[in-house]
Amino acid sequence: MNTLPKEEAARAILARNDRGGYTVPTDRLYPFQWNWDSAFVAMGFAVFDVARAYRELERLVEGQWDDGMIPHIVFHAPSDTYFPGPDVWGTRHRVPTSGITQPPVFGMALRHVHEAALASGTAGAAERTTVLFQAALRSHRWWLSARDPDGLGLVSILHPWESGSDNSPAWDQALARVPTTTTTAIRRKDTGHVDASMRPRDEDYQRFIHLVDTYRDCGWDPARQWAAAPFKVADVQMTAILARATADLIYLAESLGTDDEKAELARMHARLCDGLAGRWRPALSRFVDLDLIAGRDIEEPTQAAFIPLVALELDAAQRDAATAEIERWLDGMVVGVPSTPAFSPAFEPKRYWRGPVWAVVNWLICDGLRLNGAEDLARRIERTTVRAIENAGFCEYFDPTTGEGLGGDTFSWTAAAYMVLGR
Ligand code: 9YW
Repeated sequence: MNTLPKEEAARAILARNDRGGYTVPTDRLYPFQWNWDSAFVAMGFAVFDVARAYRELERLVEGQWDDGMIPHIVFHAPSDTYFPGPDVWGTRHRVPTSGITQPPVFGMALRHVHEAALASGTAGAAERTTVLFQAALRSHRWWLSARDPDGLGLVSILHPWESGSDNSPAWDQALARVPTTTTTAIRRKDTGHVDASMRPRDEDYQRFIHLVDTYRDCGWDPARQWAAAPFKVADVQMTAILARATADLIYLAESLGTDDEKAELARMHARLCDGLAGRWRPALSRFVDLDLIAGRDIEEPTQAAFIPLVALELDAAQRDAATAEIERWLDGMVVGVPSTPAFSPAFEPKRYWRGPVWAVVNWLICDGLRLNGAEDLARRIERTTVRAIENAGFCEYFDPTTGEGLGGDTFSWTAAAYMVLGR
């Protein structure tokens, strides 16, 4: 296996962010275990240490709720460098956790780690995968019952933090309807670590915390939250990741699951793929979210538009249109794919999810492009991503117009992405 120029440095970041079987996204700014970060990190570990990759997923599952939800943060050990901490969430799980979730990359990661275990002859793989498969299945059941109660074939987010793309322009209109009043006192810590101009605005945080207050008042009960939610978006990025993870669980179920589990997963998969396929907009050459409260499409262009490629086989016309649209977003950029394209009025090349490039987003987009036969474009995006990391370091995200590294540095998922995309 070839070694990348900065492979040792990437491994050193994972070692440095290891807190005992789980990995923090980066020191101080994010001092706990984050859900989708850990799934990507597990795939990074699988390159050189499969046992540790399993451990990452096992530690995340320590935070799984009895109803099946895998929370977005597991607070394994105290830290006062992040807001909002466990006291604000007020959940009552055995291990303190947040009360919302994040994109379920877990199932994708589990298949990836399982295959790496088989390829390397790692002992105990079938047993470890089986336990984690059951956890993933429970979480997928939660997704469909808690977040698609009306059977749309699309799962919804009730908080922008759930999407993983906190201040995306996609949420602007829906979030504007959320009041800025909070019962919790807001004590931001993030702007003490990273320049405020690269972070969400104070008003965003007020609305984020208003939502946390609202759902805490619902006792974190899924049905009560669904009824009370002032923010409810059926998200194509989330649905696509769930559909793809479901396909990966179907693959694992072939050797590790029962016939009933296989049939259940196949039904879930068909429902999600149908829902997702209905979100393609030929006039825009991309997929769009649905604001369930306004009953309207969300047409703001963001990276989420192309994530459905990880789950769907597009027909030739759709594929050509989607790849041409991605090319348009890359035009004039040093590194792509921008989280918001430069032609959008909302584009801010340094502000978090409003323009910057995220290595893990490219990971998903390239995976989807490959599944849809667009190998050349996938390789081009991967190469520029790897080059940006080699030039700027393992930063949280990158300015697409300059390649400058931004946000937190020494980021775990950027290190994992480097090792996987560079191969
Ligand atoms: C927050 C850890 C997380 C990521 C999210 C990203 C950011 C901020 O950092 O969230 O306070 O949760 O938006 O995708 O998982 O890297």
